[in-house]
Amino acid sequence: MRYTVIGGGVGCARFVLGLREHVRRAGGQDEIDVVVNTADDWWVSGLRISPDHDSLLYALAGVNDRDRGWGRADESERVARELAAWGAVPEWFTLGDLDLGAHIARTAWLRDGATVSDVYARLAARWKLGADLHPATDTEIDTHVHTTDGRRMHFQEWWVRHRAALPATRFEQTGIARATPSDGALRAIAEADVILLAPSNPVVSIGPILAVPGMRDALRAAPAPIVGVSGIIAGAVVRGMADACLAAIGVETSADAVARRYGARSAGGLLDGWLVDETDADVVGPLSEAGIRTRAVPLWLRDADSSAQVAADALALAADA
Ligand code: GDP
Ligand code: FO1
Ligand code: CA
Repeated sequence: MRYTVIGGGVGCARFVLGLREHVRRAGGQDEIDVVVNTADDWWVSGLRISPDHDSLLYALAGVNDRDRGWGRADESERVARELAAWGAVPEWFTLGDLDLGAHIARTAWLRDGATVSDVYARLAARWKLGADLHPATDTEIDTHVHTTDGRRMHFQEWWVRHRAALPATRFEQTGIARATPSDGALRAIAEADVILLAPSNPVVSIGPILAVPGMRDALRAAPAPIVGVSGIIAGAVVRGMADACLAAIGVETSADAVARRYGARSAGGLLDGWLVDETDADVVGPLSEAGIRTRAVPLWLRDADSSAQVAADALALAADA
């Protein structure tokens, strides 16, 4: 079987680790592809940073900082202090010494003409990830945030410097109109037996992927069932600030509202199935009536066992859908 996950950074990484564990326990014959959000990416001090990709890469390689969810374990920050002292990188953004290795390698390859897909392949070659990562698009589509006081800033400044506390009116992916899905993404979607929307931030992680022209059509045309996993449990995001993003676009922070935003595939949307946490069991009926086959199961991706179980539950729902 071939499973294709659509997702962003930390939440997607936790879910993919669970799916990989499920696959390993089932004998390891199944393949995993991940279509990764590139809209968090940022040029800083001449380096190309790719947070969602790197969160997935480091987590699957087992070298990630598990507490922060981004960057490398056993990190040091000698160069970061110099970069801050030179004013080359804002003091609110830390590039660890090990992390810089990836940014320097990626930037060098891009300067030599490599595509983002080429860069993904070269970085992945170092470790056995158990999954193939594909950028949603090879075109730069960095998210810029428009705030209610009229400012426009890169997503990283809004997310890291301002902790998403500046009320936003719009999330704009610059250049999106001329973007096309990457070949790897289209192949992973077309050839999948099951397509899974990770419990990622629906607005700034999944949203930019779906906004790539042709991506929604590719997903809706795919033979595979599409099952999403809610990143919201009992009306709250499990971590991070997706609620600030949802509020900005006028969507309630609930498992129900996010499912309806993705829409029922039978009604022109994307979802055949939707997994919610047991505490949200009350939305199962209404969403099922709206054409989205919904199940309530434990959705906390705490460790290998619980994450593998969430993956198994998503695949079981796909089999029913
Ligand atoms: P980011 O790009 O690094 O912010 O990561 P993602 O967008 O991929 O995922 C962030 C989302 O994952 C957050 O909105 C969380 O609600 C969700 N999330 C994180 N941990 C869990 C978990 O244990 N269970 C579920 N269901 N969602 C989670
Ligand atoms: N997040 C922070 O809160 N503070 C940082 O200094 C920071 C640095 C950083 C460097 C490289 C990288 O790949 C990610 C980094 N992040 C940092 C996380 C990142 O800003 C966000 O987690 C993602 O963009 C959200 O999807
Ligand atoms: Ca992200």
